[in-house]
Amino acid sequence: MPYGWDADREAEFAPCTAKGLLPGRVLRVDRGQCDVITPTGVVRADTEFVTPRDPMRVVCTGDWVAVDPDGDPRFVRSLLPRRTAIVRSTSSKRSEGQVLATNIDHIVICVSLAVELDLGRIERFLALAWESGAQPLVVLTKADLVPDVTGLSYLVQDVETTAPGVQVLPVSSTTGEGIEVLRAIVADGTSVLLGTSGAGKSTLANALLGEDVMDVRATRDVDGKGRHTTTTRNLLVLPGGGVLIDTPGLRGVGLWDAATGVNQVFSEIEDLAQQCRFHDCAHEAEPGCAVLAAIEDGALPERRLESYRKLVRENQRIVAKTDARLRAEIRRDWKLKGAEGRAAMQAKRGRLR
Ligand SMILES: Nc1nc2c(ncn2[C@@H]2O[C@H](COP(=O)(O)OP(=O)(O)OP(=O)(O)O)[C@@H](O)[C@H]2O)c(=O)[nH]1
Ligand SMILES: [Mg+2]
Ligand SMILES: [Zn+2]
Repeated sequence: MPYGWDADREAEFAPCTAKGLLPGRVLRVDRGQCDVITPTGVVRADTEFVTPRDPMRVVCTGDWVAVDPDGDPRFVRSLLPRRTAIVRSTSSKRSEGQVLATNIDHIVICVSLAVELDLGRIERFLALAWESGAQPLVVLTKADLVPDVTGLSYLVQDVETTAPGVQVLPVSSTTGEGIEVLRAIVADGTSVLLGTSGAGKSTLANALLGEDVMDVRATRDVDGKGRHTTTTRNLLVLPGGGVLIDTPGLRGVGLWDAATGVNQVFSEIEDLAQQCRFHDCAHEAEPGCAVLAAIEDGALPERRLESYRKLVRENQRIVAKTDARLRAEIRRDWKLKGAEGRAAMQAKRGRLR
């Protein structure tokens, strides 16, 4: 299957094979049902299974699942472990996590150049992306609307300073600029397009597909608060290899237990903090503070520090509101990075001994 099935999946699925179930990847979910691509074709199945009331266990686009081929009604019988998961907090007061997409390798954050850059929003998307375990990349869409090359390079630089460790690529679905570079990146593994409504995600999906599969409509208002053209998350196979998920525009990107992601977005501040005189420096007025010194000499924009503080505080509030047991469970299941980190630590300790 061109969907990313591999030997590890095969092993994970073995108990399900024994039960006569079919493996498949979820192409889309709507109204409690999902389309699952299996070796025998697309199967429609009910999503409710195991613990249907747990929002984190709800079947999501990108999931690998087991379906019963002959069931009536057919339903998803098992969910294979998620290697990565993009989780945001819902706007509800209870602050639950909502899984946007799973088993993703590249997160393509789409930012429209038709409107003024909102660096704070990019940082939010990046925190969410890093936390998922996948590699983010920022695509600046509609580059054809920035006529002046110098102007464009400044915009790219602005985003680059906001996104350490992240590739920033201007693209245009109209002129084709940057599309080949992006196609090469997404040819490997599963990629998801994330961004606000009207950012040009579906237009980009069509450009990468080489045909008009996703609906595109002119946006009525520029800030994305209007109607959404894409309403479900759709998994598509790219002709040049790779799997792409187009998603509906996100209005808000509330963080959900994303401390690691936040630290990664602001890695240059974390690096500077290592050089502060005091171990527990709050970078407020302490003597020998390397972060404040960097702001003083212009190396670090003050906006970055403020944004960092804001996201750290917001994340702490969310964490305080959510169920610790649930978070621990998710850590155990999905936080691959954590597991790898622990393995590296153990290896290090082994070496020291
Ligand atoms: N000039 C220009 N316009 C573009 C480009 N890409 C997309 N657009 C326009 O932007 C509008 C929105 O594009 P969509 O692809 O529907 O945006 P989307 O991000 O999928 O929006 P939602 O599905 O609502 O989340 C459409 O009018 C597109 O024609 C581009 O590269 N250049
Ligand atoms: Mg769309
Ligand atoms: Zn400091």
